[in-house]
Amino acid sequence: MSMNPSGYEEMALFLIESEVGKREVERFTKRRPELTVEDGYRIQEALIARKLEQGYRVIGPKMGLTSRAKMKQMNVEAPIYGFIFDYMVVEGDVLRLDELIHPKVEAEIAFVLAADVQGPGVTAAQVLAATEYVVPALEIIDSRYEDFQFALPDVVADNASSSRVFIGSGFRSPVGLELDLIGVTLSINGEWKDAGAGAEVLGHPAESVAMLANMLSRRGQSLKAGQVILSGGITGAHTLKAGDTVTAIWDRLGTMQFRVQ
Ligand code: 0L1
Ligand code: MG
Repeated sequence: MSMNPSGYEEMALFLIESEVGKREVERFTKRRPELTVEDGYRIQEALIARKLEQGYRVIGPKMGLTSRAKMKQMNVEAPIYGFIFDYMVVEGDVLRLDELIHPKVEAEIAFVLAADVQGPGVTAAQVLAATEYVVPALEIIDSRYEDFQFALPDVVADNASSSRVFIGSGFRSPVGLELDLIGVTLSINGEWKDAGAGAEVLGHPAESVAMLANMLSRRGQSLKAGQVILSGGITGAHTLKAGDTVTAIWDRLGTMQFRVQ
């Protein structure tokens, strides 16, 4: 479909209003099934531009839909990306439910690069060579769409459901760490919910970051030194409710915990 730029802008504003007003909205593809993934990225770009105009800062891009299970569920063959902003990083150990719509948590490994990485043709080995630190993270995704239901163009437009993130304190050099074998368990209120290893993320989290660099290059963008880059969910995404305590125990990367209130 070919839409004029003000159409993308209008849809981006609709999503921003949903986020700010904490009100779920009807997914675009319900009324406009002709929307493409390309349209989704054009809407996302308008949304990012508007947030930058509002004074927010991107802390880094993220990969989404990186696990085979999620790709199968969405009937897609490729992951998607979005951007994490400064206001999304939670300081402390409390997630405020009154700021969100219907959040879910997933465990991820984040990368901090020492040097810019520019695609195309980036490999996982190049990503690892450019990585200063890896750090565990708990991403909070919060689709702006009713019942967390969407098609691929919708979720791309919605900045890949980006909402909040807890960044752990276990910053480690990736040298000597087999990131594909690093495991994590996720519990809520002491009850085991999920577990996985880095290999859940496209075989190796660095593969995911390499793919991200290559996807961004198609739109003239690159990964930047110092950004915090979320490589994709190792665990599934789990719904949160008030009073929950979430605990992630990582192999070699420490323990993370937060409360929902
Ligand atoms: O970070 C993610 O994997 C989320 C991607 C969007 C799909 C979803 O909201 O489940
Ligand atoms: Mg994620």
